[in-house]
Amino acid sequence: MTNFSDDFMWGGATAANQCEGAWQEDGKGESCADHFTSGSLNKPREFTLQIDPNKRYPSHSGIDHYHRYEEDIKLFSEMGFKIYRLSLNWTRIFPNGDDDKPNKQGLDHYRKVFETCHKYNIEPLVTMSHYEFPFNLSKKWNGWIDRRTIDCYIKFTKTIMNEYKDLVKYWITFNEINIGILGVGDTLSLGMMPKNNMIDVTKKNEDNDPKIISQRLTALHNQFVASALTVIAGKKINPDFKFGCMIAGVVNYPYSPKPDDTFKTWYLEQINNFYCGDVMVRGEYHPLTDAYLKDQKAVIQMDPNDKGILKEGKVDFYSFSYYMSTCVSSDENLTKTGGNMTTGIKNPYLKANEWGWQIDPEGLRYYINQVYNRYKIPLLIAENGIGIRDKMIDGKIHDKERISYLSEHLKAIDKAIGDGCDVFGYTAWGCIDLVSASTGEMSKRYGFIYVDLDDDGNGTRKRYKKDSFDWYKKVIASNGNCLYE
Ligand code: BGP
Repeated sequence: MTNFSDDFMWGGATAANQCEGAWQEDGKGESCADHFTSGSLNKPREFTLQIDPNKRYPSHSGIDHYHRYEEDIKLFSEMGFKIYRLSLNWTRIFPNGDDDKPNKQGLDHYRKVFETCHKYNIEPLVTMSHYEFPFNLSKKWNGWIDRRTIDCYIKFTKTIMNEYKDLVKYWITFNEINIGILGVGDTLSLGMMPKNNMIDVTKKNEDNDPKIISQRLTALHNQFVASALTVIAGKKINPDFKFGCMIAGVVNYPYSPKPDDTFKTWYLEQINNFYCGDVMVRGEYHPLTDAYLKDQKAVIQMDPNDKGILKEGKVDFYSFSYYMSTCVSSDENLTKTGGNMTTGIKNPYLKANEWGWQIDPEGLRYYINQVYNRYKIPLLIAENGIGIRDKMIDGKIHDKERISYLSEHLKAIDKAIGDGCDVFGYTAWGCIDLVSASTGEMSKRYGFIYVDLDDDGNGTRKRYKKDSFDWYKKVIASNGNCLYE
């Protein structure tokens, strides 16, 4: 018998900007994501101020989930999903971010999506902001740096919470909020206008200018306040609502037993993971914050009331993404490898996928234990999976590598629950193939469902079940027991 509870929430996750398409349909406005071109492992995505007709912007058509959501949700239900994590495209509801009234067509669309989820007995879990920041607010006042963005966000979140109070119970206020501090999310996550067009979202913005760091940390602080105000308002709208933070789970190991490497690893862990987690779960800044700010010569602009707001608007559950791990060393010359919004030192004991993301199920058990012991609130793994270049042969996709990756990670979760951690759900990332956030490719696939579409936008967008589709169906039906057969 596994340690998964009988009501464990098995499911999958997507993000609007990576799957919906229909970027200008039914009154939708432009989001920052709509200005990112497609790229590849060796070619960073570009952010263009004007849409260039000679370039490809993969969010514009996505995988057409906007029109095919019913077919997709039906397939999810066939696998036995109990939960579907999806994001709402802010600019479908408030096209410019600061409009007086919401766009009714946008509201109607998501109502139909949620009703479809319930028709198939699937609980929707809504990410309120997953890189769908209104482009207008970036142009107007540089995104989250300006406190007026807090008001716009609250208006958006209150609108959707009121509108869907009987259809949605689980909410995540911001996707991977800590990428703001990792220095890779300035445009994607914080809506800050880039200095130039080229943005490599896989590489840290090494800009050490204290002014930029102060802006970034202030923008992040404004997101914390916006999240807390949303939680406070939401509990009044429906006391049964459950709110979660969402952290990009960065797992690092010291490369060597040198004390320096251990301290550096510990320090990065505090800043990369716990800085944001502490504010959202404990309602207060991490004890290292003052020293960190001094070190960076940075200042956060705060309002005197913010402290109280953060304390009051704490989240109910902790959710996170986990894909890979890397090492940390004081030796600058060691070989680096890629990863989810980060780069790190290559671990000689781990294999990696084509994009350099190192496969480490044990790291997931380690991370779950670490955060559960720090926060002692229920956990949800909001993203996990492996990007693979799947091949369709005679209508079949034999994705053995994905099945093996997911099996090992699910066993790691099972063990962590056995260690005493409270994990209530798992939503596999990109449960249907979608556009990659870091490279904009279609060929970096995560799904149980294959979408016939290539990196240049060619293909029928027809859906096909991969081998992992039947495998995941069995996992859910057996509550994980088949993992050990
Ligand atoms: C996370 C994002 C997702 C998703 C995932 C996989 O950082 O929250 O949006 O895309 O990573 O990354 P990628 O698509 O770059 O392979």
